[in-house]
Amino acid sequence: MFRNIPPILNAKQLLDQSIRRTKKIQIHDRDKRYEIKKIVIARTEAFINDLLVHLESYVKNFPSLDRLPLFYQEIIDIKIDTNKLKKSLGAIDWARKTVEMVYQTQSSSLTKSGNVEFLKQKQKEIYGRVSSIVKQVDKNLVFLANAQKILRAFPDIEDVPTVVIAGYPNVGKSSLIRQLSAAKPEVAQYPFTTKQIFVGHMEKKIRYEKKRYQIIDTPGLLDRPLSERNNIERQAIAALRHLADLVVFIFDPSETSGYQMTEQQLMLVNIQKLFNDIPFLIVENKVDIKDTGSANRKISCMTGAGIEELRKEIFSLLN
Ligand SMILES: Nc1nc2c(ncn2[C@@H]2O[C@H](COP(=O)(O)OP(=O)(O)O)[C@@H](O)[C@H]2O)c(=O)[nH]1
Ligand SMILES: [Mg+2]
Repeated sequence: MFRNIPPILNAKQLLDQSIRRTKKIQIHDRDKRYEIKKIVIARTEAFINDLLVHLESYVKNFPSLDRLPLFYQEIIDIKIDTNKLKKSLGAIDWARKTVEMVYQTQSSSLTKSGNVEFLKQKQKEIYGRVSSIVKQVDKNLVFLANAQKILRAFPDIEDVPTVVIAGYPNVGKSSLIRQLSAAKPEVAQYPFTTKQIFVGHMEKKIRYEKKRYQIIDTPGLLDRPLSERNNIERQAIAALRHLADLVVFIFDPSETSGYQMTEQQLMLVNIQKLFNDIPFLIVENKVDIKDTGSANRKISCMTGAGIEELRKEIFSLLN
């Protein structure tokens, strides 16, 4: 969703590029003096326009922060600093308006004069003033370019109903995501630390409309006791909370995962506290090895037992 932000240049790159483009402009007139005047005016105008178009596109094409899903707002705040980002966007918008104003007040003296020396002097003056305005926001342009680089690496998580999977390692989270997904789950680098995010998509046809759901596995985040998590990971979990419409917690009663049921139950209690406003669906996996006879839903990602029933229950809980 952040892939189509145009590349953001720093002040020098932007000014150089705009000047280079104006050099191509040629106009011919039998009256040499008139020709020079026309060229000076056309090049100055092109220079300003090119700058204005770019400065405007940087601000306009940047995703509107307040309208992004809360998940992204939160991770942007951690990774980039929302306040600084807003200030940079504001500064660049200021530069655009100021460049425009300077040109508006100066351009009439270009059109009025017939004196070649005066024209060239005036053009230099405009270039100088405009360049210094753009250079004033250089650090903001650099900040924005860096923010853009970070945003581009964000996982592409859709704004559709979302299931988050939790449970100890080796209980079958990855296996379940594969069972439930229409295609192979996509892997993206989690923007914090080195963690990855796995996103699988499910589709359901309701009359003629296809509805999309996504299922997310975050190894390293919702598969370890809370006490082992650092600050960034806690923030990452807070961001995940915005995303989750349902948590599927997986138990492995066979304990072949290496974790005893008492440990697994403790983790469930802790994660329920963390996601206290979100419904939970508790599932026991590996029923092919061990069936506890409890009231929880039972599945086997190995044999496929219970998977379709689980899928139906997920869809109904998400609607
Ligand atoms: N017998 C059995 N093994 C399973 C089942 N589901 C997963 N496994 C195995 O358990 C191991 C861990 O599964 P995985 O999906 O990677 O767990 P994750 O760490 O929670 O993502 C793998 O060797 C799987 O083949 C199941 O329903 N029955
Ligand atoms: Mg896994």
